Amino acid sequence: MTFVDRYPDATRIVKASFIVAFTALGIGGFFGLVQALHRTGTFRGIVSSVQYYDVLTGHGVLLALVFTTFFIVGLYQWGISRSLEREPENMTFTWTWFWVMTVGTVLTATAILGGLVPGSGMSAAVLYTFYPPLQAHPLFYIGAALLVVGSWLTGVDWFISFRRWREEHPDDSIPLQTYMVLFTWLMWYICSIGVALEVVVLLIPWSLGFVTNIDPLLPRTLFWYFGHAVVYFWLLPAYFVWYSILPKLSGGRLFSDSLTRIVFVFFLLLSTPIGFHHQYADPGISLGYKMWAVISTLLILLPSLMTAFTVISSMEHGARQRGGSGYFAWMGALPWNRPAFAGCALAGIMFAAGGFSGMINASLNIDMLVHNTAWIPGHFHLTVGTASALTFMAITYWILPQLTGRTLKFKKLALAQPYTWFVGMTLMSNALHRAGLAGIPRRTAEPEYRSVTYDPPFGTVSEMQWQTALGGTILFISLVFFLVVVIASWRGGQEGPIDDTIPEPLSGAEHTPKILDNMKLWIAIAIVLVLLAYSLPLADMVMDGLFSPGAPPTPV
Ligand code: HEM
Ligand SMILES: [Cu+2]
Repeated sequence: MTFVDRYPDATRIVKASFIVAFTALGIGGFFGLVQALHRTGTFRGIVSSVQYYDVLTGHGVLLALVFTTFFIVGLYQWGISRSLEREPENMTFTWTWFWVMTVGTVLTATAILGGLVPGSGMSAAVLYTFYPPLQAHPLFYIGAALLVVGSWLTGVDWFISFRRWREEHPDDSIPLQTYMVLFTWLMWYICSIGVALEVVVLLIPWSLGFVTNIDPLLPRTLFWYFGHAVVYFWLLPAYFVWYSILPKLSGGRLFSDSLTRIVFVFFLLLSTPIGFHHQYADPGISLGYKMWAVISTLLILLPSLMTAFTVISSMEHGARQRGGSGYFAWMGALPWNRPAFAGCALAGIMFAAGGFSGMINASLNIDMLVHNTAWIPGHFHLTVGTASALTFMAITYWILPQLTGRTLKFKKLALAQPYTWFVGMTLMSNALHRAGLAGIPRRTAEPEYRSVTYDPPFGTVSEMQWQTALGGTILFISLVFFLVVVIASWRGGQEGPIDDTIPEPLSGAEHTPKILDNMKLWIAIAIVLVLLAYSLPLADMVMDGLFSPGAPPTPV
C-alpha cells in the first residue's frame, strides 16, 4: 500500500499539477538555453534580438511562476493528504482550483508566445516582474490574476481539510508537514494580496485602455511587496523537503520538530515587510525605509542559518547511522549514489553560495555595484533556479513511484541528472556573477561587448561568455535527463517495493511548545509588521491619486 492506493483522488490532482509543472519546465528550460547562447553571441540563429525579450519573459514566467507554483501545489497536496491521512474533502472544489490556475496559465502563456508569432497582434514582453511602464496584452494580466486566485482556493481546500482533521483530533499538535504547508500559505495570502491589487486595480484597466495614466512607483511597490515574499514561497517547499524527507533519505531522522516550526514562524513574520530591498535604487522611497529593509533582510538570514544547522545535523545523524564517523569523514557515508538524496544535498550546497551573494544584494551600498547586472541572475539561479528547482526535481524521484505504484526507470540517468545540473550551474552562475562585477547588464540581448569595454576584476569577458554558454547547455542537457526519467517512469516502471515511510524526529512534537501552533497569534503579528513597513509609504503613493505619476518621497 503506497500513496496511490491510499489516496487515489489526491494522487490524480498531484499528478495533474506535476504535468503542468514539468511542461512549463521543459519549455522554460529551452528558452534558458536560447538566452545563454544568444546573449553571449555563441549562437543567434533561433530568435531575433527583438524576440529575445519575449523569450526572456517566457523563461521567467514559465519557470519562476508556473513551474514553481504547480510543483508546489502538487507537493503540498501530497504532504497534506499523507500527514492528515485524508483525501481532499470535495473533489469538485479541488479540480476547480486546479483548472482556474491552469486556464490562467494558458492565457498568460498565449499572450507571451503570441509575441513570437508575427501577426498574432499579441505581445507580453514585460518580463516576469511585469510592472509598468512596460505593458502587456490584457490576457497576460487576466491569466496572472487567475493563477493567483486559483492558488488562494488551493489554500482554502487545505484549510478545510485541516479543520476537519482538527475536529477529530482536538488536542494533537498539527502534523509537521501540514504545519509547513499551512504556514507557507498564510504567508502567501499576506503577500499575494499586493500583486493581486496591482494587477486587478491598476494593470488590467490600464492594459484595456480604461485609464491612460499610470503611477510608476505604486505598481512597482505593490509588486515588490509580493516580490520578495514570493522567493520564500519558492523556498519553503524546498525546506519542507529538506526538513521532512531529506533526513530520512540520509539514513536518519529530523533533528528537531520545534526548530522546524520556529523557522516557519520566522518566515511568516519577516518575508513580506522586507520587500523594499528590491527598491534600493528607486527614487520616491525614503532612505529610512530602505535602511529598515536592510536590517530586517539581514534578520531573515537567521531562520536560514537555523535551517542549515538543523538539516546538516540531521544528515550527520543519518550518516552516523550508516556507519560514518570522524569530524568530516561522515559525509562520505551519505548515500551520494541515490538521485533523490544527491539532488537535495547538492541543491543545499548551492543554496549556501546563493546566500552569500544574497547578503551582498541585501546591503544597500554594495548592492549599487551589482544592481541590474548579470550578477542578479547569477544569484537567483543558485536560489530559485537550484535550491528550489533541483530539490523539486530530486524529490520527484522519490515521490513519483508513490504516485504511480511503480519503481523509477533509468536510475543511472536519474543519478547523473543532479550532478550535471551542479556542474552546469557552477559554470553559468559563476560566470554571470563575475560578469556582473565587470558591469555587464542583465536582461539584454545585446550586452554590446564589442563597443563597450568592460573591465573585469579578473578573467576576461570572452571566457565568461563561453562559460555561460557551456553552463547553460549542460543545464539544458540535465533537464532533458530529468524529463526522460519522469516520462519513462510515469507509465513504464516495474511493480516493486516502494519506499514511502518517514520516521519521527529525534526531538518530536511532544517537546514542542504549544504556542508554535497558535496560528492566530502569528498571523496577527505578521500583519502588524506588514503595516509598520508599508502603511505610510503606500498611503503617500495613493494620496496623490491612484493613477497619477509622481508621489513625493515620505519624510522620516
Ligand atoms: C536550463 C536551465 C537554465 C538556463 C540555461 C537559464 C539561463 C538563464 C539566463 C542566461 C538568464 C539571463 C538572461 C538575461 O538577463 O538576459 C536567465 C534569467 C532568468 N532565469 Fe534562468 N536558466 C535556467 C533555469 C532556470 C530556472 C530553473 C529558473 C527558476 C525556477 C530560472 C529563472 C530565471 C529567471 C526568473 C530569470 C530572469 C528573467 C528576467 O530577467 O526577467 N532559470 N536564465
Ligand atoms: Cu528579496
